[in-house]
Amino acid sequence: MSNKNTPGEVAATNKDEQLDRYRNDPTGQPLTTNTGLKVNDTNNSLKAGIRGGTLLEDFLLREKINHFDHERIPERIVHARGSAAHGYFELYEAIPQFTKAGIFNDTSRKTPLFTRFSTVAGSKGSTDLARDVHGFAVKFYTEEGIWDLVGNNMPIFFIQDAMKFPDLIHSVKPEPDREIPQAASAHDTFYDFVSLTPETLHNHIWVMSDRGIPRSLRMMEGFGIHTFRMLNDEGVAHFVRFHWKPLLGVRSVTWDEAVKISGADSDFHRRDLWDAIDAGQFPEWELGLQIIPEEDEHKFEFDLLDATKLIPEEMVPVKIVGKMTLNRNPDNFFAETEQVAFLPTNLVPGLDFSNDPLLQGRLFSYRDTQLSRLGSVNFEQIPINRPTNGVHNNERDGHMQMSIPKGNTAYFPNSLGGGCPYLTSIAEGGFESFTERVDGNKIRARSESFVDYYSQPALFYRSLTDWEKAHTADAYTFELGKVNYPHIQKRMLYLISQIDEDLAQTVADGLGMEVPDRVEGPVNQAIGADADVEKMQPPKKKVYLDKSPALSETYIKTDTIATRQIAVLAADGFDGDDFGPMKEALERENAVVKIVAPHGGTITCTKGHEHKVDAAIMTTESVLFDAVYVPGGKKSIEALLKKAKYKKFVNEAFKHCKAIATDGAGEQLLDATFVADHKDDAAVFVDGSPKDFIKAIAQHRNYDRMEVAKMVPA
Ligand code: HDD
Repeated sequence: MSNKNTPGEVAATNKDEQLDRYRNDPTGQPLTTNTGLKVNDTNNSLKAGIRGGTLLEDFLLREKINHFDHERIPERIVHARGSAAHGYFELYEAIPQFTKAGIFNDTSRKTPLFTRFSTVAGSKGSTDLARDVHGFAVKFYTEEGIWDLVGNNMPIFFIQDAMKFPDLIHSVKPEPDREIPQAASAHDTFYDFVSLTPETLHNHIWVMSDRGIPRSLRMMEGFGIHTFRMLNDEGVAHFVRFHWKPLLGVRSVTWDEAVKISGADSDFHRRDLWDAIDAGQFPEWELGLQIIPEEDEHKFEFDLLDATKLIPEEMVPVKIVGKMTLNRNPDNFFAETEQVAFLPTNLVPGLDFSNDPLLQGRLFSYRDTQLSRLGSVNFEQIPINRPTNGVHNNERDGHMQMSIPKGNTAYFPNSLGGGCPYLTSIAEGGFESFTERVDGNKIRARSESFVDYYSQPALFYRSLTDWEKAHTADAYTFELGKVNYPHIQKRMLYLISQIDEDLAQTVADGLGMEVPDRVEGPVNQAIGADADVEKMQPPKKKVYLDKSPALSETYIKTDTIATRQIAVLAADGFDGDDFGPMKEALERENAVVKIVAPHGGTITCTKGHEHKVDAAIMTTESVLFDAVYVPGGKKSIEALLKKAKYKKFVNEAFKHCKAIATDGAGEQLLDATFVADHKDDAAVFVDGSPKDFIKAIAQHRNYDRMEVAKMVPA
């Protein structure tokens, strides 16, 4: 790679190497002020007399407090709650026929990247387990500059035009009078908006499904959502949609768990991501592309420019082209995860936008928001935001300019500066916008090709398994049950009935209401006062595909139990002969085995070995684990039976359809719980083999137990 940069803007072939220039390690260093003055007392202010007033002269006090007073920046207006990690992208196969982008042409490259996951509605300190869309933003530091793919864990969005974004977000955020509720969509204003804006229904049903409450950030799909363009060397364009497929599969928790995890560990997802990477269990996603030739643009029953529509994989297959691995946690949350700035406008040659009106609005919003969040047009100089290739232009000065641009020309063209920085031709790698012929009136309106709001939510619902459908119906019932206005609930029931009548009936039963067969007033108020409201009413759903199996969580198959958390319920005197082989078998598969004992410190097994306790029972909860194992040992079981929380622990694991195994006397604990009458369950193992237990954990949950599980009083 060329390195024609001025000192201070030196190109880094490697993002880590570049970040290293900015790392500040205090190990073995004296405490200094920001001007490098060594400090001998940072505990006491300078006073007029030992018990006297503090002096204005005390610059040490003033620097310390002054910095502290300004330590916060505005949180992101959306996606404030997030966690991130460093990693890299590797290409499996070059695709020059579609794009000239270097990242898609050179299989020997390991492109560094930084990925941030987030929830949308909650504040920076809100719970990870809110039911929400999850952000999935990837910053690739490519050799040709930064490319940001700023997506979500769902393949569609709530609205079709960026003009509606502030309305959508204002409706879902805490209500402006009382600032309630935090990180929750289950409230009046959100459903007021959704019920008047049926284009939201598709994304909404995804959020109501288990996709809204992932088990782990490592177990979510990611989507670029919009149709983008790829351009090859000859300037030929293809439409493309981007997909991230997690190698750990797509897995979720149940709503009951989500609610309880929020109390037990509101950092559950953040901790999980950090711990997995820390343990060397690097999460991986394959990148897939749905590629559509330009000439096929109008071949579909929906508009490719409509971000509320997905392209079923059965209609356009997802071509897997590479893999992302996240292998390093950030050094500092604020410097990296908080200050990282994603912009959908960050593109590289070989990629371009489409006219999707949602995407077009985003192209303005992100740069704008960074200015209020990070405070200066120089935010791209913050280490995490710097490209790894050099930056040279005539954009000078501004708050916190970190470079020292040389020379007396800050304009183009110039001859005094030798014409530098110079322009690059397209042939040599200069950015090229796709040349598109555009005809038509300048018009503020919505295309009729966007007016189909029920077909795809219906396709999604039809494609779910029975347990996914049941969870989705429960979610609608819960959320609408929190709405205080019957007219809003009725409008929602009517709209849901247009997706699926049985679903609407189940939700109506839960609410104690009837499904209305019509709804008062136009429900499509997002189209403008002068629009022909009758003409723009959504038509009945169409069925162009019976089912899309790829829309179910069960689609990506995986048999790994790596990083799954297994609770071992044990006390002094537990059977070491049971525990040893089980622990070994689980750890061989890279599961995380944790002893949950009546107290902290250590416990001793029948073999006389001391074992470190990972969590005292009062400090943890069943919902934080994926499976439960109870080894035998008479004394141990007697101790467990004395603490009611162990019974609750097992009951909850059963309620949440998790795998449970016992050996020897461990069965007595089951006998004291709801599980006593359900020991024949396919994921309950009494004196079974570790192999079968492992298989059941890999299945994530035994949802065949769902109906029985509802009876558990936990
Ligand atoms: Fe957005 C942040 C994803 C539509 C305006 N958005 C943000 C983040 C993600 C998305 C993942 C967090 C990035 C990070 O981790 O820092 N947004 C999406 C997706 C959309 C979308 C997938 C539709 C397909 N967004 C969207 C629209 C607008 C915005 C239509 C405005 C017109 N989004 C923003 C923003 C944020 C943002 C206000 C807040 C913080 C930031 O940009 O950097 O500009």
